[in-house]
Amino acid sequence: MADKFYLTTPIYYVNARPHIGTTYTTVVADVIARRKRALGVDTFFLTGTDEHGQKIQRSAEKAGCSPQEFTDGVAAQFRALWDRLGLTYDDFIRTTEPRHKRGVQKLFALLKERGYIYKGSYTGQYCVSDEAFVDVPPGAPCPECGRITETISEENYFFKLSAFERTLLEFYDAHPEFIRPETRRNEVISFVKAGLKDLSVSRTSIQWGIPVPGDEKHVIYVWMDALVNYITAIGYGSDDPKDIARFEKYWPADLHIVGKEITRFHCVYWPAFLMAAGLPLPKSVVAHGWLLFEESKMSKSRGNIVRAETILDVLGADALRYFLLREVVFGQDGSFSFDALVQRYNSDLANGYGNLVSRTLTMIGKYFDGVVPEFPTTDSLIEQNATETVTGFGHAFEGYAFSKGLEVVWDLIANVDGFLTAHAPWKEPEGISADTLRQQRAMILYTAAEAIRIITALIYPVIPDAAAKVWSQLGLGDIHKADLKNIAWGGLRPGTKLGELGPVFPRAEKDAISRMKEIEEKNNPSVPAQDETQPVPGVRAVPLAPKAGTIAAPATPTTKESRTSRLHAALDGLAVAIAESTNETAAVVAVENFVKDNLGSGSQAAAAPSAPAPAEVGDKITIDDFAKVELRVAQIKVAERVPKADKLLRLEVDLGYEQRQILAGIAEAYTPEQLIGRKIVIVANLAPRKLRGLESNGMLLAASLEGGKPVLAGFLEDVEVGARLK
Ligand code: ME8
Repeated sequence: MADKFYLTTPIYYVNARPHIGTTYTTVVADVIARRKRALGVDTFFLTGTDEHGQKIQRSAEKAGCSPQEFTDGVAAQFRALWDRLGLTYDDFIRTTEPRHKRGVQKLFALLKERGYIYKGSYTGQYCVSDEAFVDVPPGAPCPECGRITETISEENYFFKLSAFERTLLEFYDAHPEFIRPETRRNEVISFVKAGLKDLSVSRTSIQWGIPVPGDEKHVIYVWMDALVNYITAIGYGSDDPKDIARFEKYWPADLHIVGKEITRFHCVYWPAFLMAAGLPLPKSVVAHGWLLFEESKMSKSRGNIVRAETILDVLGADALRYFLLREVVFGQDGSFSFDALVQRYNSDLANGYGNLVSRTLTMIGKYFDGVVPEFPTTDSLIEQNATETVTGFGHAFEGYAFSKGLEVVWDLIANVDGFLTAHAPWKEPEGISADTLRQQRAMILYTAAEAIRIITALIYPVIPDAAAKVWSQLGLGDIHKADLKNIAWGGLRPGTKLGELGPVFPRAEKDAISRMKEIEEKNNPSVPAQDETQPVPGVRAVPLAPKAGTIAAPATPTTKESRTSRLHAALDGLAVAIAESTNETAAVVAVENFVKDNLGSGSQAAAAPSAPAPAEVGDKITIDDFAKVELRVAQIKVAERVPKADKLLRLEVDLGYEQRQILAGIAEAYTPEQLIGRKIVIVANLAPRKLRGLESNGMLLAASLEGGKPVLAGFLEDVEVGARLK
């Protein structure tokens, strides 16, 4: 086993407070870090905040404070939440810290010295939301997020990304484990194969960033600045021998955990920067899916966030941690709902693990005065099951299959529970001697308690607070100090005096769901907090335009039915514009524009009856409105029926640059066989939705005939897959 493990989360933008989407990545990292440490691996877990760039500069301006004041406030909120969640990060890096600035400047100077950074002039389209240059004509929307791009004409420094095309492809080929899962790896490879252009890595039109060494009117491109955090945090750029030693010990990183939308930055730009600097490359980048809420990606810009604090207040940190790891299949998108959370809590934690612990330890208290009994033998099936669980759980976790790993443990919990019920140690069968009864009870209760010890050691990284309680109830002391490497069967010593017993997971109160919803509503009132207006400690908040979700909220009592439906129609258009945003805040400006264009500015205007009505179905739209919808040619590669859904087909379509899944209600018009190979038109930038538990990424176009079956849109001439319809 490797003697060190360095893992990182993305550093989060500070233009809004954390939510359970950002919490998800950080909790997963914490679980991995805790498990590695439990296995005796020297682990370094890094997280932090990304504090420079145009977006943050604008957010601070809107909040009426300096960027530094603004970022200080939000970074403190992130840390406070991570601390409340008990996350065991070893360092929290902020890109505004001197240690980071020093390292970024050092790397920039090195790349320049090595001939990989040169000065050139550039005119191009910049997407502020994504903080990225994009290859579109002036005035066109960003292909990633649909936001209108800004024309930037500047003298810039460029990084010779084009020089790394072949080297990167060779690297991916030689290191299949570098990008996981496979779908992300394929996307990255296609992106690089399509050709890499040199990357502009400085800006002169903004000030909020790290100055280019020796040419201070330029600031370093925010993504170059941000990615370098992974090395500056562990000492890169410092002359202090302790920092140098730490860097040498931990670099290269073993694992960068990221959300799927930022894979390109981590798998193309970052390795290219490192190659140019002559530094080793990280061992792996693992991209997870999105946490969806109300069917779309939970994000501050969409206004559909749930705050972790709400769940902590009502059910505690372990409930949230367990839910995120168990309910979401790592790598895929997963939905969050309060109902599902409470259901998992009650069935798996309260009735499952908590109940098993309580009944077993209470009986040891009753029949053996709270002392683990001497046992003549243990149940061989449970013993075997426990041993297999240790292996199964280990394999699952090594492969990031957290949900599977927990499922295996909960199978064991169910088996032990069934074993107790079947043997009913509380019964006193007639004709059995007191000695035999005691022996039988000892066997049953020792078996159950030993299984609980093993279960607890395994799930400690996921639910550390509960595991610590159970460990101490088992009389084993402080789990945080325990050696959890060796948990072979039989480790629980007879004679161990149990600790003080008490409930581990009391059943959730009946009103838990409504309480959480109420707290959320109170904190995200009908005007959900706009990113930039989040109350940041020490920062003056200014009123801003309301968010889209607010305006259309049917619950607003003063809102008339007709007006609500009109707004809904307009919001659907907006949803398309912000759909598939690859960046947390990618849609903020879209929302602002929507408010400006359709409703005037300010929340009063939004509610005022005199506000211009947003486009109704049948109204004319502008070319810019149309340009927001990304229509593309796709080819159907896989088509199959969805079980128990008469109308639905599951399609896998090829867009040239990526393959994706779409669910379409055309099963009554087409058989799967008729569709394979067919070229169709899809809306490529539609927010993902879940239908029958399956994610649909886009929508195909078909003529909808009254009383008839849908007819797919297609072409008479042959067209290239991926071509855009304009
Ligand atoms: O992209 N579901 O920061 P960011 C799952 N600063 N994960 C989510 C999520 C959701 N709904 N929402 C956010 C940036 N995340 C850059 C990163 S790294 C050098 C720079 C998580 O604040 C997920 O990990 O937009 C995603 O990649 C990250 O937050 C984006 O955070």
